[in-house]
Amino acid sequence: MRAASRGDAGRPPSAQAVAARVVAAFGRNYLADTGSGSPVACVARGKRSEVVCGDRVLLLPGDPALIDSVLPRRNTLWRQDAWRSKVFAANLDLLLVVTAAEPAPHLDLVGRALIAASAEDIDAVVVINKCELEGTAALRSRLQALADCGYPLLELSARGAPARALELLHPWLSGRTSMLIGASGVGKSTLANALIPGLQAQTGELSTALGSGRHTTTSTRLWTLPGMPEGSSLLDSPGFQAFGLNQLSVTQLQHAMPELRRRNGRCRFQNCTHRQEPGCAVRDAVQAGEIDAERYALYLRVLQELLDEPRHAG
Ligand SMILES: Nc1nc2c(ncn2[C@@H]2O[C@H](COP(=O)(O)OP(=O)(O)OP(=O)(O)O)[C@@H](O)[C@H]2O)c(=O)[nH]1
Ligand SMILES: [Mg+2]
Ligand SMILES: [Zn+2]
Repeated sequence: MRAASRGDAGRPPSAQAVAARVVAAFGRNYLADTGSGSPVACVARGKRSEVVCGDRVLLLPGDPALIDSVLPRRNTLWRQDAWRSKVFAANLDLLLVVTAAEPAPHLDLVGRALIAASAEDIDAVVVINKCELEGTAALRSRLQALADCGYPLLELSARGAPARALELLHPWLSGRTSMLIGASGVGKSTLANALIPGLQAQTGELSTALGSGRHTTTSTRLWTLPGMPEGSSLLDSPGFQAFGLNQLSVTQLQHAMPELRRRNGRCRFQNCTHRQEPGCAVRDAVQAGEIDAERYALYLRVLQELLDEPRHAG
């Protein structure tokens, strides 16, 4: 497998070690795909587990098998707030940030997921699911600022037109490891089911009383996409309600937002935080309507959070 031939684990693998990719994580218990049939159960060394879905690992045989080492990650999708940090997955090529007119969309979360992807050089698109719903036109116009930044907006209906959804997403998913992320109830698992015949991932009816989604998916899972080139896989993940970005430095944050990155170096002060400083090209652009006011407000919120709670070591 690709992971074994990379030879970058720092030391030669022991003779019986087998390369595998982690496809599910439950506490310290994992499932890993060795490329030969069904995934094998395995456990990690040590108490504090650092293994996540998408990790490439070397396994020592056993029942359960032992994760001998985790190969260096290409990237890590993670979040960090004042209380904790959480790694969603590793080694991703594409993030599909899913949203829908119902339940009421949280564009703040969409924007934050896009920042996290960009900070790790993960390609990202925005998926507007449930496109047959009346509220879709309004949602589309609220998301226009993201399209203006260069993020593709893909509209589909996972439940209403699954074949069309597959056709639309095929070129994006082909040959890549892609991850579905978004608030609970937007239809990530429904979409995974549409893309992977026979999957039958659990999906949840919206709890209409609250008008909010119900958390149906409880852990991240990586599935191989059938009928696509080798290496095409899809991760489904549980809905999230918060997305701290305190792991970023101010510079990383500014680089992870395309409309700010584009204006890098144009402010009077080199270390401008784009708040109160005179001669700020970003504030000028906001005032001129060239940068979306909502996006600028998101920048200010994230900036304030990471200045209040700078990243912890490790
Ligand atoms: N109208 C409409 N409903 C949809 C569509 N896709 C999914 N749904 C419904 O939305 C609800 C939530 O779908 P899920 O796929 O469970 O959502 P999820 O994003 O996986 O939610 P979590 O696992 O909680 O994060 C279910 O009732 C689905 O039937 C769609 O295209 N149109
Ligand atoms: Mg789900
Ligand atoms: Zn500035």
